Formats: sequence, C-alpha cells, structure tokens
Amino acid sequence: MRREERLQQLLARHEELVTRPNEADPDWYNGVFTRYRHPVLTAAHAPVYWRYDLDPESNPRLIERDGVNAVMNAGAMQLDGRYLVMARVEGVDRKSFFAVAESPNGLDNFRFWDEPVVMPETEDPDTNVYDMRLVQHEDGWIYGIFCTERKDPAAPATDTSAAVAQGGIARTKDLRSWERLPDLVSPSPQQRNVVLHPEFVDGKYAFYTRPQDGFISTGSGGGIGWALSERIDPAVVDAERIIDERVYHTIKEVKNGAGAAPIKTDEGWLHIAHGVRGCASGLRYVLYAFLCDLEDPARVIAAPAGYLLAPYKEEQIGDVFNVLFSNGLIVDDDGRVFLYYASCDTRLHVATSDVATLLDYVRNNPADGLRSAECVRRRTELIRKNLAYCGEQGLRCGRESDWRAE
Ligand code: M1P
Repeated sequence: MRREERLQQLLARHEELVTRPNEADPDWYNGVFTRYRHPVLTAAHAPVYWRYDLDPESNPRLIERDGVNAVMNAGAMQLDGRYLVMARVEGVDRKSFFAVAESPNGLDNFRFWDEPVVMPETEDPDTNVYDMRLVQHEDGWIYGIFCTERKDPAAPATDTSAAVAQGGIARTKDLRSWERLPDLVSPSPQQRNVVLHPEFVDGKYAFYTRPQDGFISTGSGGGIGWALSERIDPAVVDAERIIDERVYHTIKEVKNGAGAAPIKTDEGWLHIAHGVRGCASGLRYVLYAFLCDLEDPARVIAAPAGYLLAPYKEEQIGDVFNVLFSNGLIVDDDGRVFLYYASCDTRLHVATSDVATLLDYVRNNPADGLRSAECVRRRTELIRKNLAYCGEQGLRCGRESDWRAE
C-alpha cells in the first residue's frame, strides 16, 4: 500500500473507532449498575498525530515514532455540560502523562483534546505522574491530585526499581493551564491514592490518604487515611487517621485506596474505592463502595461486603492482569452516575448507575460476616424469606420441589 493510502487508512480507522456507538451490555444485570459493550478509551484512541510523524520528508516509511501503550485510570468531571476525563496515557516508554478526552454523552465518542496536559514540575522533577483525581473544591479551584513517582535516592545502586511515591497537587480553572503546588507533606514515607475532599472541614483542606512504607508494599500503612491541612499551598498534614482499614480475608486484605472524591448525597458521602487481595495469580484489584457520615466525613456509616465491580470477561486481561481501578466519576444533575474504571492498567470503561440505587446498595446489601458460618446464616435467612414469598405467589423459582417432582 502506498504511504498516502496507508495514512488515509490509519486516519479512517481511528475515526471509525472514536465514533463507534457504545451500548449497554445485554448479558450483564445485577440491578446496581449497567456495563457497556466497549471500553470508552484505549491506546488506539490516541490521535494518529500523537504517534506518527506525518511529514513524508522526516518519516518516509510512515513508522510509528512515539507509540502509546495504554489509556487508563482517569479522573472525570463535567464542565459546561461536557463529559471530560483526565486519562492516564502511557507511552511505549512506560512514562505516563495526563490528557483530556471529551464526550457529548459520557458513554462514547470520546475524543482527546489536541495536546496532552503540560504539567509543571516542582524543584524535584517527577519521573512518572499518574492517576489524577479531579476535584472541584469549594475554594473555587479545580484540583488535580495525582501520584508523582521518583527513583528512591536512598536505594543501593544495584536496586534500579526502588521508587518513592508522593501526592502531587496542581490546580486549574480550565484543565488546560495548570499551576503546580508543592507535593503533600505527610508523616508517611510514601503516599499513593491521595484525594482531596471537595469541601472544607473545620475550615481546613481535608485529604484522603493511603500511607505506605514502600512503593508497592504498604507495610504498616495500607488503609484509607484522613488528614487535615491548614493550607493547600503548601499542604502539610501532621497526622493521618485510618478510616477504612485493611481487613483479613476480605477484598481489601492487602491494601485499599480512595477512588474519585466522594459523592455528596442527602444520606452521606458515597465512596467508590479499590481493594486489593493476594491470590495464586498475584494481586487482585476490585472496586467497592462505602458511605460516610454527612457531618463527619471521616466516619464510615455503611459498608456492604465484598466488591461492587470486579474484572469481567475481557476486563481480566491486559498489562497487569486481574485489576479494576477507578479514580473518576461524574454525577449528572438528574442523579445519574458515570463510573469510569480501568481494567488491567490497559483501557478505560464506564459503568452507569444512579445515586438512589447506589445508596440502596450501600445501606441494604449485607455487611461482611467475616466468617463462613455467618455468611451461611445470612444467606439461609434470605433463601427462606424468598421461598416463603415464592410459595405465597405461586412462583416457580427452581427450588427443589419444582424439579424433584418432574
Ligand atoms: O497496577 C494496579 C494499580 O496499582 C497501583 O495502585 P495501588 O497503589 O493501590 O497498589 C497504582 O499504581 C495504579 O495506578 C494501578 O492501576
């Protein structure tokens, strides 16, 4: 194929991909949220002009010069009626950067803005930046809170992987030009999954933190922390209180972390976080929900057992298997919730629900019984109630007496 034809083909295929309609997945139902057939963003959604040098003089063979490996963990917000995600784009060189993609409906037709975000650096340059939470704070700024990663200066020369993660902070009014503030200072050696609470608490900036001793292993940290800072520039927290702990034999046994900033509802602050456990195939990341008190956002008041979303079908496969991660959600004026989540550090999906349904879920789905016997007791109670109901209604539900007699 001639170079010109190949270029036309690349552009046409990209256009076809980004304008592909997304529909609800007809195979999925659990009454809580809707899944969709296609991811909303993938590496292939990155514009052709981000990856290729289109000039025939400098790229006569039309070689991909600066490939994109993945588009994943995205912050999200509505701005002027548009659905925007702040995606983590990862080049083939493993470096992540931030880029805004916009959709008219939150479900499909996401297109990247022409250029990625130019994030200013602090005096200590970031090696890698990722997982931005977008928070519209009541102080009037839009904050981007993200992870900044640098090589560990204390590591021996033989250890080329040791790194230090901290909470990076920047602010903007339009998502295009950014002011970088100093990284969060906390008592913990490392931080990841830091999120800013959208309102002042006791006149202070409030942060959800995730203290950790090491880069991967959280050591003595690992839960979702809560910390207050007098100022945002610089943000300094003296103490972190764990408000949502790791718990043995649960979906958050190894570690957990806050997702997007919580949704303010009449019944409390609704969180969708991620929990991690270990298994034979490595770490398994799932999403779970919990509710905190409206007046005291550091007090958990409802927490259903287990996960809300876990890797499903092709979501299980990618660069880092068995991972769902979310750092972005949007709530419409009518209470519709768009949950943006990534699978396997590879691609970005959306699931939809609404505030009333999620509140029903967090309040009325059972809490973790923490023991098999307790889970059986709880489930038996449900079964007996249902069988009595089916008997009253004459509903054939597949119970033993329905099929044994046949
Ligand atoms: O690879 C899975 C996730 O690992 C990290 O999350 P956590 O700090 O909770 O372990 C993050 O690097 C995240 O970006 C990634 O998706």
